[in-house]
Amino acid sequence: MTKPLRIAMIGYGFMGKAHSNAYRKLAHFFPELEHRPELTVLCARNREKAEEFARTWSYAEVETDWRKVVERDDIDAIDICSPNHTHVELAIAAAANGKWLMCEKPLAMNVEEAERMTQAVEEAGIPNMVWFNYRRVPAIALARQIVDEQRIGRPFHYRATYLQDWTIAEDVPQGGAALWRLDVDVAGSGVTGDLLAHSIDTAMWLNGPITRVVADTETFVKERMHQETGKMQPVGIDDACMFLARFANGSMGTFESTRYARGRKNFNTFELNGADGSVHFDLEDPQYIDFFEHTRPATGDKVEDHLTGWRRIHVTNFEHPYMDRWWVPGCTVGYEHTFIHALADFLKGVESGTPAQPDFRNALQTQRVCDAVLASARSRGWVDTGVESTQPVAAV
Ligand code: SOE
Repeated sequence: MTKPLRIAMIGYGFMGKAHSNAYRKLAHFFPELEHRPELTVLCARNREKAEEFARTWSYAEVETDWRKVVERDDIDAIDICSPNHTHVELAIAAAANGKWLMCEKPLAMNVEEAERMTQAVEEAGIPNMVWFNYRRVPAIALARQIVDEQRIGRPFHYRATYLQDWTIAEDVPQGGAALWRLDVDVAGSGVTGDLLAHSIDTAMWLNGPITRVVADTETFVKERMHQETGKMQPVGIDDACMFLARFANGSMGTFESTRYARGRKNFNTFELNGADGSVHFDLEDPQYIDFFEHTRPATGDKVEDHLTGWRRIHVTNFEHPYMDRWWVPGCTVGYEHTFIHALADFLKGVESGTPAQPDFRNALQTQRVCDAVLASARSRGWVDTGVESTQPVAAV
């Protein structure tokens, strides 16, 4: 028996496309799921653009007022793909109307908003998730499996970078349409909320809670023309951010993110080093996970020899995470599949009664780290994150 899941999507940008594609593909590749997404309403302020998007993705209707959408009886779930400053009000209203919630990252502009959103979904008892899609890259999910299998041993170091280069030109305006990520009043922060939130989510998923941080940020271009006012205005976002972190498990972390790394388009990497092994991932080479295994001697004999080295695993076999859903071994999947996996895990969680992660409460922990990073950059000192160490970071 299948059930329709009638979706209203708020927003139609880059993420609107990625999510719409996931709704369209889900049933073909995860046919065992009971819920069948139906693209019922596309909601955005600009009717003309919304209609164009709705036609392309076959949404049944277009609406320009999100308040009407969250109150409709023929909608089961709201997908928030609109800019960050809209998340809080939308999510709280949708929860009050009993709608399921799927929200783009970062969950909110700050911890205070994220707490209110978490409280709203928990009080309403509705299924909720945040689209931290990189957990659903098969190679990253395999890294998690390697950690769970205790192949890393005692963790010592975690190292993450997330680099892009699309804001280097001084004449890139801020604000409006695709450029709201540069407007602090709309985005909340710069690379910290946009890129490091991904790195932090992956890091805490693989290596547990981050307890304290010390950070520095820079805004290289101090003024940009604002598209909505046509005037030069101060830039309030962090263009670059670096921070040191301590994890609850005793390991040390370094995180670096910028939109000023010429040549780096979406360079998202991490490495985890432990006593028994290491894993390394690079999103520009997303089919691979690199694994170094320091084999323990049974007899006290030598541990490493002339053939010891890093292993490059092509994550395309049926036994790799998610890969039994796709093609034959050796054939690859890409960025868009991570959203299909996230959606499938979310629905599987609802149907099995074991909610998938990250839900709002889990994403609130990432928000805590982001806020602590920004606070540390202001105060120039270590800041405790207040991340709940009981949070089940391990749950998939
Ligand atoms: C920023 O350029 C961005 O689009 C992020 O907002 C996304 O979350 C990331 O996946 C790709 O880069």
